[in-house]
Amino acid sequence: MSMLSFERKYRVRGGTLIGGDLFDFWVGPFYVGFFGVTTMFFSLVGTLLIVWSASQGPTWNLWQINVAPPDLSYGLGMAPLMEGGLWQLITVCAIGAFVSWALREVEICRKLGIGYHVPVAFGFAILAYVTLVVFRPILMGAWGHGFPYGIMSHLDWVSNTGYQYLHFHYNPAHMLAVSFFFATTLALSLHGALILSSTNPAKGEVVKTPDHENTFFRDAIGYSIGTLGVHRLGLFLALSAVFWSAVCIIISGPFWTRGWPEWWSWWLNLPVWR
Ligand code: 07D
Ligand code: 07D
Ligand code: U10
Repeated sequence: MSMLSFERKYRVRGGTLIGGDLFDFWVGPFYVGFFGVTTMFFSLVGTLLIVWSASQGPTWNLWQINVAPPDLSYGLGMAPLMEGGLWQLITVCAIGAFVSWALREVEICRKLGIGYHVPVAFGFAILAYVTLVVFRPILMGAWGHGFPYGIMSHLDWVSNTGYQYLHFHYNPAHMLAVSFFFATTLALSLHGALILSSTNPAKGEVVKTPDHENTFFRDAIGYSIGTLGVHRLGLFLALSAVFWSAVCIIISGPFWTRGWPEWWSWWLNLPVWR
Protein backbone atom coordinates (compact mmCIF):
# COMPACT_ATOMS: atom_id res chain seq x y z
CA MET A 1 0.00 0.00 0.00
CA SER A 2 1.01 3.50 -0.45
CA MET A 3 2.32 5.50 2.48
CA LEU A 4 -0.09 8.43 2.09
CA SER A 5 0.79 10.15 5.38
CA PHE A 6 4.44 10.06 4.33
CA GLU A 7 3.88 10.99 0.73
CA ARG A 8 1.54 13.93 1.26
CA LYS A 9 4.31 16.51 1.48
CA TYR A 10 5.52 15.44 -1.96
CA ARG A 11 2.09 15.92 -3.49
CA VAL A 12 2.90 19.35 -4.82
CA ARG A 13 1.00 21.25 -7.48
CA GLY A 14 2.52 22.11 -10.87
CA GLY A 15 5.20 20.72 -13.15
CA THR A 16 2.62 19.59 -15.70
CA LEU A 17 3.61 19.75 -19.36
CA ILE A 18 0.06 20.08 -20.61
CA GLY A 19 -3.41 20.58 -19.12
CA GLY A 20 -2.34 22.97 -16.38
CA ASP A 21 -4.20 22.11 -13.17
CA LEU A 22 -6.93 20.15 -14.93
CA PHE A 23 -5.59 16.65 -14.29
CA ASP A 24 -3.15 17.64 -11.56
CA PHE A 25 -4.46 15.24 -8.91
CA TRP A 26 -3.98 11.77 -7.50
CA VAL A 27 -6.27 8.71 -7.44
CA GLY A 28 -5.19 6.61 -4.49
CA PRO A 29 -1.42 6.24 -4.83
CA PHE A 30 -1.37 7.14 -8.55
CA TYR A 31 -0.58 10.57 -9.96
CA VAL A 32 -3.01 11.14 -12.85
CA GLY A 33 -2.05 14.15 -15.02
CA PHE A 34 -2.99 14.57 -18.69
CA PHE A 35 -0.68 11.71 -19.61
CA GLY A 36 -2.24 9.42 -17.00
CA VAL A 37 -5.53 9.86 -18.82
CA THR A 38 -3.91 9.21 -22.21
CA THR A 39 -2.05 6.17 -20.80
CA MET A 40 -5.35 4.78 -19.54
CA PHE A 41 -7.06 5.56 -22.84
CA PHE A 42 -4.45 3.89 -25.06
CA SER A 43 -3.93 0.87 -22.81
CA LEU A 44 -7.68 0.25 -22.44
CA VAL A 45 -8.35 0.61 -26.18
CA GLY A 46 -5.27 -1.49 -27.04
CA THR A 47 -6.24 -4.24 -24.61
CA LEU A 48 -9.83 -4.28 -25.89
CA LEU A 49 -8.54 -4.59 -29.46
CA ILE A 50 -6.45 -7.62 -28.40
CA VAL A 51 -9.55 -9.12 -26.74
CA TRP A 52 -11.59 -8.41 -29.89
CA SER A 53 -8.92 -10.09 -32.02
CA ALA A 54 -8.85 -13.09 -29.66
CA SER A 55 -12.66 -13.34 -29.80
CA GLN A 56 -12.37 -14.13 -33.53
CA GLY A 57 -10.66 -17.40 -32.62
CA PRO A 58 -9.15 -19.86 -32.63
CA THR A 59 -8.22 -19.83 -28.92
CA TRP A 60 -8.76 -18.11 -25.57
CA ASN A 61 -5.66 -19.79 -24.17
CA LEU A 62 -3.64 -16.80 -22.90
CA TRP A 63 -0.37 -18.37 -23.96
CA GLN A 64 -1.58 -19.04 -27.51
CA ILE A 65 -3.46 -15.84 -28.32
CA ASN A 66 -1.80 -14.30 -31.37
CA VAL A 67 -2.42 -11.00 -33.11
CA ALA A 68 -0.41 -11.23 -36.31
CA PRO A 69 0.84 -8.30 -38.36
CA PRO A 70 -0.43 -7.95 -41.97
CA ASP A 71 0.81 -10.19 -44.77
CA LEU A 72 3.93 -8.83 -46.49
CA SER A 73 1.81 -8.23 -49.61
CA TYR A 74 0.12 -5.27 -47.90
CA GLY A 75 3.48 -3.51 -47.84
CA LEU A 76 3.30 -0.29 -45.88
CA GLY A 77 -0.45 0.17 -46.48
CA MET A 78 -3.36 -0.33 -44.10
CA ALA A 79 -4.68 -3.88 -43.93
CA PRO A 80 -8.29 -5.01 -43.26
CA LEU A 81 -8.94 -5.27 -39.52
CA MET A 82 -8.96 -9.06 -39.36
CA GLU A 83 -5.91 -9.40 -41.63
CA GLY A 84 -3.43 -7.37 -39.64
CA GLY A 85 -5.34 -4.09 -39.33
CA LEU A 86 -5.95 -4.83 -35.66
CA TRP A 87 -2.20 -5.36 -35.20
CA GLN A 88 -1.62 -1.95 -36.77
CA LEU A 89 -4.14 -0.24 -34.45
CA ILE A 90 -2.76 -2.08 -31.40
CA THR A 91 0.74 -0.87 -32.36
CA VAL A 92 -0.53 2.73 -32.43
CA CYS A 93 -2.16 2.21 -29.00
CA ALA A 94 1.00 0.60 -27.58
CA ILE A 95 3.21 3.48 -28.73
CA GLY A 96 0.61 5.96 -27.44
CA ALA A 97 0.55 4.23 -24.05
CA PHE A 98 4.35 3.87 -23.72
CA VAL A 99 5.05 7.48 -24.73
CA SER A 100 2.25 8.72 -22.42
CA TRP A 101 3.78 6.74 -19.56
CA ALA A 102 7.20 8.29 -20.22
CA LEU A 103 5.69 11.80 -20.29
CA ARG A 104 3.77 11.10 -17.07
CA GLU A 105 7.15 10.15 -15.55
CA VAL A 106 8.55 13.47 -16.81
CA GLU A 107 5.73 15.37 -15.08
CA ILE A 108 6.41 13.52 -11.81
CA CYS A 109 10.14 14.33 -12.10
CA ARG A 110 9.30 18.01 -12.64
CA LYS A 111 7.03 18.03 -9.58
CA LEU A 112 9.81 16.54 -7.46
CA GLY A 113 12.59 18.63 -8.99
CA ILE A 114 14.62 15.52 -9.82
CA GLY A 115 16.44 14.65 -13.06
CA TYR A 116 14.80 12.97 -16.03
CA HIS A 117 16.92 9.80 -15.79
CA VAL A 118 13.98 7.41 -15.33
CA PRO A 119 11.92 8.60 -18.32
CA VAL A 120 15.09 8.75 -20.43
CA ALA A 121 15.87 5.16 -19.46
CA PHE A 122 12.32 4.05 -20.31
CA GLY A 123 12.76 5.94 -23.57
CA PHE A 124 15.44 3.41 -24.55
CA ALA A 125 12.96 0.53 -24.07
CA ILE A 126 10.44 2.40 -26.20
CA LEU A 127 13.15 2.95 -28.81
CA ALA A 128 13.83 -0.79 -28.98
CA TYR A 129 10.13 -1.56 -29.36
CA VAL A 130 9.59 1.11 -32.03
CA THR A 131 12.69 -0.16 -33.86
CA LEU A 132 11.11 -3.63 -34.01
CA VAL A 133 7.60 -2.62 -35.11
CA VAL A 134 8.05 0.70 -36.96
CA PHE A 135 11.59 1.61 -38.10
CA ARG A 136 12.68 -1.83 -39.33
CA PRO A 137 9.35 -2.63 -41.06
CA ILE A 138 9.45 0.77 -42.80
CA LEU A 139 13.06 0.21 -43.93
CA MET A 140 12.10 -3.27 -45.21
CA GLY A 141 8.94 -2.02 -46.92
CA ALA A 142 6.20 -3.95 -45.08
CA TRP A 143 4.46 -3.87 -41.72
CA GLY A 144 4.52 -7.67 -41.92
CA HIS A 145 8.12 -7.53 -40.65
CA GLY A 146 6.91 -6.45 -37.19
CA PHE A 147 6.64 -9.09 -34.47
CA PRO A 148 3.25 -10.69 -33.66
CA TYR A 149 1.50 -9.91 -30.38
CA GLY A 150 1.29 -13.19 -28.51
CA ILE A 151 3.22 -14.73 -25.67
CA MET A 152 4.44 -17.78 -27.60
CA SER A 153 4.08 -16.39 -31.13
CA HIS A 154 6.54 -13.57 -30.48
CA LEU A 155 9.10 -16.18 -29.47
CA ASP A 156 8.54 -17.97 -32.80
CA TRP A 157 9.18 -14.64 -34.54
CA VAL A 158 12.47 -14.13 -32.69
CA SER A 159 13.64 -17.65 -33.54
CA ASN A 160 12.55 -17.46 -37.20
CA THR A 161 14.07 -14.03 -37.67
CA GLY A 162 17.29 -15.22 -36.05
CA TYR A 163 17.59 -18.23 -38.38
CA GLN A 164 16.88 -16.07 -41.44
CA TYR A 165 20.38 -14.76 -40.81
CA LEU A 166 21.69 -18.31 -40.27
CA HIS A 167 23.31 -17.72 -36.91
CA PHE A 168 22.21 -14.58 -35.07
CA HIS A 169 24.96 -14.98 -32.49
CA TYR A 170 27.44 -13.89 -35.18
CA ASN A 171 25.71 -10.47 -35.40
CA PRO A 172 28.38 -8.19 -33.85
CA ALA A 173 25.82 -5.75 -32.38
CA HIS A 174 23.93 -8.71 -30.85
CA MET A 175 27.25 -9.76 -29.24
CA LEU A 176 27.63 -6.30 -27.71
CA ALA A 177 23.99 -6.24 -26.54
CA VAL A 178 24.24 -9.71 -24.96
CA SER A 179 27.51 -8.80 -23.24
CA PHE A 180 25.98 -5.60 -21.88
CA PHE A 181 22.94 -7.55 -20.59
CA PHE A 182 25.25 -10.01 -18.84
CA ALA A 183 27.36 -7.14 -17.46
CA THR A 184 24.19 -5.47 -16.15
CA THR A 185 23.20 -8.51 -14.11
CA LEU A 186 26.75 -8.90 -12.83
CA ALA A 187 26.84 -5.24 -11.76
CA LEU A 188 23.41 -5.38 -10.12
CA SER A 189 24.26 -8.56 -8.24
CA LEU A 190 27.55 -7.10 -7.00
CA HIS A 191 25.83 -3.86 -6.00
CA GLY A 192 22.84 -5.54 -4.32
CA ALA A 193 25.13 -7.93 -2.48
CA LEU A 194 27.53 -5.18 -1.36
CA ILE A 195 24.75 -2.91 -0.06
CA LEU A 196 23.10 -5.76 1.83
CA SER A 197 26.42 -6.90 3.25
CA SER A 198 27.08 -3.50 4.82
CA THR A 199 23.65 -2.04 5.58
CA ASN A 200 21.73 -5.12 6.71
CA PRO A 201 23.96 -6.51 9.45
CA ALA A 202 23.24 -9.42 11.72
CA LYS A 203 21.43 -8.71 15.01
CA GLY A 204 23.65 -6.76 17.40
CA GLU A 205 26.05 -5.57 14.68
CA VAL A 206 26.18 -1.95 13.50
CA VAL A 207 25.42 -0.73 9.99
CA LYS A 208 28.68 -0.07 8.13
CA THR A 209 29.56 3.08 6.15
CA PRO A 210 30.33 3.56 2.43
CA ASP A 211 34.01 3.46 3.45
CA HIS A 212 33.54 -0.24 4.05
CA GLU A 213 31.95 -0.63 0.64
CA ASN A 214 34.84 1.20 -1.07
CA THR A 215 37.40 -0.75 0.90
CA PHE A 216 35.87 -4.10 -0.03
CA PHE A 217 36.40 -3.44 -3.73
CA ARG A 218 39.80 -1.80 -3.24
CA ASP A 219 40.92 -4.92 -1.38
CA ALA A 220 39.34 -7.26 -3.91
CA ILE A 221 40.07 -5.65 -7.28
CA GLY A 222 42.22 -2.63 -6.45
CA TYR A 223 39.61 0.00 -7.34
CA SER A 224 36.23 1.22 -6.17
CA ILE A 225 33.97 3.11 -8.55
CA GLY A 226 32.18 4.74 -5.59
CA THR A 227 28.62 4.95 -4.34
CA LEU A 228 27.38 7.39 -6.98
CA GLY A 229 29.53 5.94 -9.73
CA VAL A 230 28.06 2.46 -9.47
CA HIS A 231 24.62 3.85 -10.29
CA ARG A 232 26.01 5.70 -13.30
CA LEU A 233 27.67 2.47 -14.37
CA GLY A 234 24.46 0.49 -13.90
CA LEU A 235 22.45 2.91 -15.99
CA PHE A 236 25.16 3.00 -18.66
CA LEU A 237 25.36 -0.80 -18.87
CA ALA A 238 21.59 -1.28 -19.02
CA LEU A 239 20.98 1.45 -21.59
CA SER A 240 23.87 0.19 -23.70
CA ALA A 241 22.32 -3.29 -23.68
CA VAL A 242 19.04 -1.95 -25.05
CA PHE A 243 20.76 0.45 -27.46
CA TRP A 244 22.86 -2.32 -29.04
CA SER A 245 19.77 -4.52 -29.18
CA ALA A 246 18.02 -1.91 -31.27
CA VAL A 247 21.14 -1.66 -33.45
CA CYS A 248 21.44 -5.45 -33.89
CA ILE A 249 17.91 -5.77 -35.25
CA ILE A 250 17.82 -2.60 -37.37
CA ILE A 251 20.92 -3.72 -39.28
CA SER A 252 19.46 -7.22 -39.86
CA GLY A 253 17.65 -6.87 -43.16
CA PRO A 254 17.89 -3.19 -43.96
CA PHE A 255 21.71 -3.18 -43.94
CA TRP A 256 22.80 -6.85 -44.02
CA THR A 257 20.76 -9.44 -45.87
CA ARG A 258 23.07 -12.47 -45.80
CA GLY A 259 23.94 -14.80 -42.96
CA TRP A 260 25.73 -13.12 -40.07
CA PRO A 261 28.65 -15.62 -40.06
CA GLU A 262 29.48 -14.36 -43.55
CA TRP A 263 29.84 -10.78 -42.28
CA TRP A 264 33.03 -11.82 -40.58
CA SER A 265 34.73 -12.53 -43.90
CA TRP A 266 36.04 -8.94 -43.75
CA TRP A 267 38.49 -10.34 -41.23
CA LEU A 268 39.71 -13.09 -43.57
CA ASN A 269 39.90 -10.56 -46.40
CA LEU A 270 42.19 -8.17 -44.55
CA PRO A 271 45.15 -7.40 -46.84
CA VAL A 272 47.51 -8.23 -43.99
CA TRP A 273 46.89 -11.99 -44.52
CA ARG A 274 47.66 -11.91 -48.25
C1 07D B 1 9.81 -8.38 -15.25
C2 07D B 1 8.52 -6.22 -15.84
C3 07D B 1 7.05 -6.80 -15.88
C4 07D B 1 6.59 -7.07 -17.30
C5 07D B 1 6.04 -8.23 -17.71
C6 07D B 1 5.54 -8.41 -19.15
C7 07D B 1 2.53 -8.47 -21.27
C8 07D B 1 2.19 -9.22 -22.54
C9 07D B 1 0.22 -9.66 -23.92
C10 07D B 1 -1.17 -11.74 -24.11
C11 07D B 1 11.10 -8.12 -17.98
C12 07D B 1 4.02 -8.26 -19.24
C13 07D B 1 3.52 -8.93 -20.49
C14 07D B 1 1.75 -7.25 -20.97
C15 07D B 1 0.80 -9.83 -22.53
C16 07D B 1 -0.55 -10.50 -24.63
C17 07D B 1 -0.86 -10.17 -26.07
C18 07D B 1 10.12 -7.17 -17.43
C19 07D B 1 9.52 -7.27 -16.21
C20 07D B 1 5.89 -9.41 -16.79
N1 07D B 1 8.08 -8.94 -25.01
N2 07D B 1 10.49 -12.20 -24.92
C21 07D B 1 8.60 -12.37 -22.43
C22 07D B 1 7.13 -8.61 -24.08
C23 07D B 1 10.06 -8.87 -27.39
C24 07D B 1 11.56 -12.62 -25.75
C25 07D B 1 7.76 -12.40 -21.18
C26 07D B 1 6.65 -7.29 -24.35
C27 07D B 1 10.83 -8.83 -28.65
C28 07D B 1 12.11 -13.86 -25.28
C29 07D B 1 6.58 -11.48 -21.55
C30 07D B 1 7.37 -6.81 -25.49
C31 07D B 1 11.92 -9.83 -28.40
C32 07D B 1 11.36 -14.15 -24.11
C33 07D B 1 7.20 -10.66 -22.68
C34 07D B 1 8.27 -7.89 -25.88
C35 07D B 1 11.39 -10.64 -27.29
C36 07D B 1 10.43 -13.13 -23.92
C37 07D B 1 8.53 -11.95 -19.94
C38 07D B 1 7.32 -5.50 -26.16
C39 07D B 1 13.26 -9.21 -28.07
C40 07D B 1 11.19 -15.07 -23.03
C41 07D B 1 9.10 -10.53 -20.10
C42 07D B 1 6.17 -4.59 -25.96
C43 07D B 1 13.18 -8.21 -26.97
C44 07D B 1 10.09 -14.53 -22.07
C45 07D B 1 7.07 -16.56 -23.08
C46 07D B 1 9.81 -9.97 -18.89
C47 07D B 1 8.99 -15.57 -22.00
C48 07D B 1 9.64 -13.26 -22.74
C49 07D B 1 6.68 -9.44 -23.05
C50 07D B 1 9.12 -7.88 -27.01
C51 07D B 1 11.98 -11.85 -26.86
C52 07D B 1 5.38 -12.19 -22.07
C53 07D B 1 5.57 -6.64 -23.55
C54 07D B 1 10.04 -9.04 -29.87
C55 07D B 1 13.22 -14.62 -25.97
N3 07D B 1 8.31 -11.28 -23.21
N4 07D B 1 10.35 -9.99 -26.66
O1 07D B 1 9.86 -10.50 -17.85
O2 07D B 1 8.87 -16.30 -21.08
O3 07D B 1 10.48 -8.80 -19.17
O4 07D B 1 8.14 -15.63 -23.09
O5 07D B 1 8.20 -5.13 -26.91
O6 07D B 1 11.77 -16.15 -22.87
MG1 07D B 1 9.17 -10.70 -25.07
C1 07D C 1 11.81 -4.48 -27.09
C2 07D C 1 10.84 -4.41 -24.73
C3 07D C 1 10.23 -3.01 -24.79
C4 07D C 1 9.20 -2.88 -23.72
C5 07D C 1 8.42 -1.84 -23.52
C6 07D C 1 7.42 -1.81 -22.36
C7 07D C 1 4.17 -3.21 -21.23
C8 07D C 1 3.36 -2.93 -20.00
C9 07D C 1 2.29 -3.81 -18.00
C10 07D C 1 3.45 -5.23 -16.30
C11 07D C 1 14.52 -4.65 -25.79
C12 07D C 1 6.32 -2.83 -22.48
C13 07D C 1 5.38 -2.67 -21.32
C14 07D C 1 3.56 -4.04 -22.30
C15 07D C 1 3.20 -4.14 -19.14
C16 07D C 1 2.39 -4.27 -16.73
C17 07D C 1 1.45 -3.76 -15.73
C18 07D C 1 13.26 -4.58 -25.06
C19 07D C 1 12.05 -4.50 -25.62
C20 07D C 1 8.49 -0.61 -24.37
N1 07D C 1 19.76 -13.61 -27.75
N2 07D C 1 17.68 -11.98 -30.82
C21 07D C 1 17.87 -9.84 -28.58
C22 07D C 1 20.07 -13.01 -26.56
C23 07D C 1 19.44 -15.62 -30.03
C24 07D C 1 17.23 -12.52 -32.02
C25 07D C 1 17.94 -8.81 -27.52
C26 07D C 1 20.76 -13.95 -25.71
C27 07D C 1 19.46 -16.66 -31.10
C28 07D C 1 16.37 -11.57 -32.69
C29 07D C 1 19.03 -9.34 -26.60
C30 07D C 1 20.85 -15.15 -26.43
C31 07D C 1 18.49 -16.12 -32.12
C32 07D C 1 16.31 -10.50 -31.81
C33 07D C 1 19.11 -10.76 -27.00
C34 07D C 1 20.18 -14.91 -27.71
C35 07D C 1 18.30 -14.73 -31.68
C36 07D C 1 17.10 -10.78 -30.71
C37 07D C 1 16.60 -8.72 -26.76
C38 07D C 1 21.45 -16.42 -26.02
C39 07D C 1 17.20 -16.89 -32.26
C40 07D C 1 15.70 -9.23 -31.61
C41 07D C 1 16.59 -7.66 -25.68
C42 07D C 1 22.11 -16.58 -24.68
C43 07D C 1 17.37 -18.25 -32.89
C44 07D C 1 16.11 -8.70 -30.23
C45 07D C 1 15.59 -5.05 -30.26
C46 07D C 1 15.95 -6.43 -26.18
C47 07D C 1 16.52 -7.30 -30.34
C48 07D C 1 17.12 -9.76 -29.74
C49 07D C 1 19.80 -11.69 -26.23
C50 07D C 1 20.06 -15.80 -28.76
C51 07D C 1 17.57 -13.81 -32.43
C52 07D C 1 20.34 -8.67 -26.78
C53 07D C 1 21.27 -13.59 -24.35
C54 07D C 1 20.80 -16.97 -31.63
C55 07D C 1 15.72 -11.79 -34.01
N3 07D C 1 18.54 -10.98 -28.22
N4 07D C 1 18.84 -14.50 -30.42
O1 07D C 1 16.07 -6.04 -27.29
O2 07D C 1 17.61 -6.92 -30.47
O3 07D C 1 15.21 -5.82 -25.31
O4 07D C 1 15.42 -6.46 -30.26
O5 07D C 1 21.46 -17.38 -26.74
O6 07D C 1 14.90 -8.65 -32.35
MG1 07D C 1 18.90 -12.69 -29.36
C1 U10 D 1 13.71 1.54 -7.38
C2 U10 D 1 14.78 2.21 -6.68
C3 U10 D 1 14.58 2.62 -5.33
C4 U10 D 1 13.36 2.36 -4.69
C5 U10 D 1 12.29 1.71 -5.41
C6 U10 D 1 12.45 1.30 -6.76
C7 U10 D 1 13.98 1.11 -8.80
C8 U10 D 1 16.67 2.87 -4.18
C9 U10 D 1 13.45 3.80 -2.78
C10 U10 D 1 11.28 0.65 -7.53
C11 U10 D 1 11.42 -0.87 -7.56
C12 U10 D 1 10.50 -1.78 -7.10
C13 U10 D 1 9.23 -1.37 -6.39
C14 U10 D 1 10.83 -3.23 -7.26
C15 U10 D 1 9.83 -4.02 -8.15
C16 U10 D 1 9.73 -3.54 -9.56
C17 U10 D 1 9.95 -4.30 -10.67
C18 U10 D 1 10.33 -5.74 -10.61
C19 U10 D 1 9.76 -3.65 -12.04
C20 U10 D 1 8.47 -4.19 -12.70
C21 U10 D 1 7.23 -3.57 -12.13
C22 U10 D 1 6.01 -4.18 -12.18
C23 U10 D 1 5.83 -5.54 -12.78
C24 U10 D 1 4.78 -3.46 -11.64
C25 U10 D 1 4.05 -2.83 -12.84
C26 U10 D 1 2.87 -2.08 -12.32
C27 U10 D 1 2.34 -1.02 -12.90
C28 U10 D 1 2.87 -0.49 -14.19
C29 U10 D 1 1.16 -0.33 -12.24
C30 U10 D 1 -0.11 -0.52 -13.03
C31 U10 D 1 -0.88 0.73 -12.86
C32 U10 D 1 -2.09 1.00 -13.33
C33 U10 D 1 -2.87 -0.03 -14.04
C34 U10 D 1 -2.63 2.40 -13.14
C35 U10 D 1 -1.71 3.40 -13.80
C36 U10 D 1 -2.15 4.81 -13.53
C37 U10 D 1 -2.37 5.74 -14.48
C38 U10 D 1 -2.14 5.42 -15.90
C39 U10 D 1 -2.82 7.13 -14.14
C40 U10 D 1 -3.78 7.23 -13.04
C41 U10 D 1 -5.09 6.63 -13.42
C42 U10 D 1 -5.88 6.00 -12.54
C43 U10 D 1 -5.54 5.84 -11.11
C44 U10 D 1 -7.19 5.43 -12.95
C45 U10 D 1 -8.22 6.50 -13.06
C46 U10 D 1 -8.28 6.93 -14.45
C47 U10 D 1 -8.50 8.19 -14.86
C48 U10 D 1 -8.76 9.32 -13.91
C49 U10 D 1 -8.55 8.48 -16.33
C50 U10 D 1 -9.67 7.71 -16.94
C51 U10 D 1 -9.35 7.27 -18.29
C52 U10 D 1 -10.22 7.47 -19.32
C53 U10 D 1 -11.42 8.28 -19.13
C54 U10 D 1 -9.96 6.83 -20.62
C55 U10 D 1 -11.23 6.60 -21.39
C56 U10 D 1 -11.22 5.31 -22.12
C57 U10 D 1 -12.23 4.90 -22.96
C58 U10 D 1 -12.06 3.48 -23.57
C59 U10 D 1 -13.37 5.68 -23.29
O1 U10 D 1 15.85 2.44 -7.21
O2 U10 D 1 15.51 3.35 -4.72
O3 U10 D 1 13.09 2.65 -3.41
O4 U10 D 1 11.23 1.51 -4.88
